[in-house]
Amino acid sequence: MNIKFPTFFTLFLIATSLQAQTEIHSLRVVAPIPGQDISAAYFLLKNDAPSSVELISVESEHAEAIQIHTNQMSNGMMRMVQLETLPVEAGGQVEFKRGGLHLMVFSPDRQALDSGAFSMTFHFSDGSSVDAEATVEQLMPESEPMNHHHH
Ligand SMILES: [Cu+2]
Repeated sequence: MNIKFPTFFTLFLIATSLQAQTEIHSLRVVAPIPGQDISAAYFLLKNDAPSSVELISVESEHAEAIQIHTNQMSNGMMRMVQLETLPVEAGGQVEFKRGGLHLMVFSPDRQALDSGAFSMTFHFSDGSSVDAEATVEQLMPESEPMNHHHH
């Protein structure tokens, strides 16, 4: 039996190296406040591959469209800017979080939000894609100050 083990181990290593090495962690989508039809999603993107990769699109059957956005300061005002792609260096990670990089989710499906089962697919420049299940965050309006007008 011992003699078979190295063979098995080699095959296992090859199979692993063929898999996508991009990971999505802590994906969460914020339920829109009442009267709004647009929302944001946040996550941690890790690239464990030995080369850089670009996030080129995100889609969901539960949303009309999803865009990659970032916030930029311009004339003392915070403005959202859409990014076509987002590069992640080899071995690097990028955090999408409140006040910075975020996914803009257009017309999220209420039923999916209420059921807590909101899935997304992330597409990368190397042709790989990653499916991820988002948790749904319900926002308390008073816990979210409108801090978009710093000076
Ligand atoms: Cu945005």
